[in-house]
Amino acid sequence: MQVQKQYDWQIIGAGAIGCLWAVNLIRSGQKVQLITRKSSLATTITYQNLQGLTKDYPCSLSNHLQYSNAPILVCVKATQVKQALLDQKQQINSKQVIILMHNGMGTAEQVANLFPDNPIICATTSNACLVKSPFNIQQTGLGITYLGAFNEPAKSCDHLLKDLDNALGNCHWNENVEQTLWLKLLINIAINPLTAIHQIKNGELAEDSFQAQINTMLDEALPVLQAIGLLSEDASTENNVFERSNLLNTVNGVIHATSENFSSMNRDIYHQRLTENEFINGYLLKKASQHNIETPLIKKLYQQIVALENNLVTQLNTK
Ligand code: KPL
Repeated sequence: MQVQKQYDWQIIGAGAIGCLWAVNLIRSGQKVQLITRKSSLATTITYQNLQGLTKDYPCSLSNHLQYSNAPILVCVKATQVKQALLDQKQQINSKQVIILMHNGMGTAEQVANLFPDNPIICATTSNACLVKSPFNIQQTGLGITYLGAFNEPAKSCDHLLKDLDNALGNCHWNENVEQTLWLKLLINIAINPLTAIHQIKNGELAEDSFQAQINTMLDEALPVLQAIGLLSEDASTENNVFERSNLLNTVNGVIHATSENFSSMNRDIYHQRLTENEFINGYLLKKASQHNIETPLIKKLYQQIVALENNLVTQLNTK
């Protein structure tokens, strides 16, 4: 009988964030298996830390999950989450925790339909990392990670935080993760499409013409948040994250802190890849239409990104 090796963590997706967690969980003593469709003979991940030190970390790679109880950390893009988990459906047991960590919203609902009994956790991280080449990453910024339960079974899973916190630090369990995800969504709505359409760095959004559009987008988005019940009665108070001027400050804080960066959507358009538009602007548009709220600028930018993606498909089909 073949004895299967037990892993503490299984991570789907060998991009920047998947590799970053894999390496740091391994460094902190966890057994990790990285699940990827990339065909590779690699058995190590090369990691350059924030101090500039580079080291190789042995890591088990596979293209399928093992049937086990190890939590599954899903680090692929929102557009790939459903298919990535469908591909592994036979190997996932109904008690296994699924953690979703990506930009955008809407995947947790898809995953809950596929895996109705599994605990599902939504997570967001601002740790920054870039891929120099496959399985070769450089951490470029230290960030905060929030995790929280999407469904009832996940409410008792906060113990998982310990391993993640030991690995990368600054990890928090969030009783109201929906609010944190929406805040991140609004930041992405404000930054990503404009930087992708105009092919500019985040910092250029500090210019007046872009600031005017960002203000309009926030004005359009806030009634949607109000309609879905995210704006509490103290929405106008100083420490409410969705208070209008706090929100604008947060968006401009990110623009400033990442001024030299290209947003992920900017890079996707540049490299002619499918973007997360459907899970960023598209998600807000779905919620807006459920409540009959007009969001013309957010819709226009959504459509412009769709047009850019369609051009890409046409180009590929005519090659
Ligand atoms: O999440 C981002 C992204 O690039 O997708 C930030 C940097 C917050 C906005 O661009």
